[in-house]
Amino acid sequence: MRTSHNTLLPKDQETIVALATPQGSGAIALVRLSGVDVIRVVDSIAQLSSNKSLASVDSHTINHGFVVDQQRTKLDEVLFLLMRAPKTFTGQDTIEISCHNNPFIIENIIQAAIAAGARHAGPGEFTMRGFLYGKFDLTQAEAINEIIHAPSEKALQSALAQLKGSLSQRFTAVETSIIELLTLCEASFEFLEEEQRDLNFTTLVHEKIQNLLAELQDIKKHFNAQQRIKDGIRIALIGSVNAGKSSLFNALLGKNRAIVTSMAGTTRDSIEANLYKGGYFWLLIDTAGLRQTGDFIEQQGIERSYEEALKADLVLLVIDSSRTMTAEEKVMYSRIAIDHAAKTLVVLNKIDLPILLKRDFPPIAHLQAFSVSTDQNIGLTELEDAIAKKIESLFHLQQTSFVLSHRQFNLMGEIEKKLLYIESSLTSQVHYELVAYELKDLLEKVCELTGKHISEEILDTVFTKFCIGK
Ligand SMILES: Nc1nc2c(ncn2[C@@H]2O[C@H](COP(=O)(O)OP(=O)(O)OP(=O)(O)O)[C@@H](O)[C@H]2O)c(=O)[nH]1
Ligand SMILES: [Mg+2]
Repeated sequence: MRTSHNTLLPKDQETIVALATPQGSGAIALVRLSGVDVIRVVDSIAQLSSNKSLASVDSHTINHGFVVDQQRTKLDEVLFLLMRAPKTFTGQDTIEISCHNNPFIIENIIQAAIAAGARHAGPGEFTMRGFLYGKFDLTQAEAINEIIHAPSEKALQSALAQLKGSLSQRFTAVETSIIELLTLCEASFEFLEEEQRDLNFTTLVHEKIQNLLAELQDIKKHFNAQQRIKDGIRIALIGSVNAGKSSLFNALLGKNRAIVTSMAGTTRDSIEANLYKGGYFWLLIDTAGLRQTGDFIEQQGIERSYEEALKADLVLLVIDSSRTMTAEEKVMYSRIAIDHAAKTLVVLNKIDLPILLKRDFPPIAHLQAFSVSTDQNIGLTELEDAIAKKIESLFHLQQTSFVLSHRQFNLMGEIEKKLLYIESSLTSQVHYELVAYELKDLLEKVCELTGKHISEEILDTVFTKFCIGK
């Protein structure tokens, strides 16, 4: 057994190997290797048809041949894609081996590479190297992970834009502003007259901090919208008992997920289901019908319905159009209509029956309404289109060209707190050294956003979210 050359190298230069394509059926699999010594490692398990060594072929060329083990037994007929640094994803020499997609072949190739001195790559280790070699910053590295795991087209668009560096640019702008503040602080301290400097300094710093806070707020306000785009836009079906909420829920889903009966109070607790429409995930929530009840369990369900309305991005207020409204219903509908006017669509259900409903009382009359029959499949396409339009109008403005991770979001919260603290310390007597000290500390936090100064611990938590082979 050969001793691993890896033991002589720093960890981030060792040759690492992993399957880069998903396991499962498919014609071709890709085994990826990277490291400063990768060409030598792979040459010892490669037999090119050209009889050349990989060390002697040009960069970014595809070379036909075989992977062989230490006894020179052929393991598979493959293509070697050789890419020399620095034009590689990791910033190091990289070789990708396209082999036949058979788990035994893949394992044999990986084992041969390990016997020749490589080691298994950890999660996200290829990407971590790209980051360490300055191929991209941390926000872009995180975007790569978002791209791989994007659950919907809209989430993918954001992640792709982020890869181009849109978020880094905004963080860099924040960083520049703080450096300006720091410069200002030090200049005030060293060059300006005492009376003059306190006044100018305080006004300027105050102004700059306000701008910075506004910028951070602006970046952060998209976080919730982005989470929704990723996790599903909450659409709550709310209304009186027996109005047909569960029927509509099933009709929109295209399957009988919720129980429908003619008994009022059938749905006791909220039910959720996902649906993919127009590039977004819709998270439909069927709720317990609203009514006064002495039944404790039903009452709990009703309270939950109001909570769902509050949490929802969109409320479908389902009303039975085949009967008149009771005084109690008027009160309940008004509550929904007033509290959630901007996000509520009224659905007048059961229009296959004679219409007895009068909808002329103010809060409801002002809302956009759609007449449907879930039983007879009337008006449902129009309703779906209206929901899609409403989502687009609620979310497209918030659609940004980046995705904030929880790590970044939390870090931004800390930065805001620190800014507010600095601002509060700008009293009549300014202690410049203290402000400068705080600003330097702040700068370090901002650099953590893009990963310019980041501890190994944080790096590890960021990259272990990746899959092996990335
Ligand atoms: N004629 C007619 N009946 C409908 C329509 N939609 C629902 N129904 C009937 O209305 C009754 C109640 O429907 P559900 O979907 O269970 O109503 P719900 O709002 O979920 O009721 P709860 O869960 O009790 O709050 C059932 O008997 C349905 O078949 C419709 O468009 N037309
Ligand atoms: Mg129901």
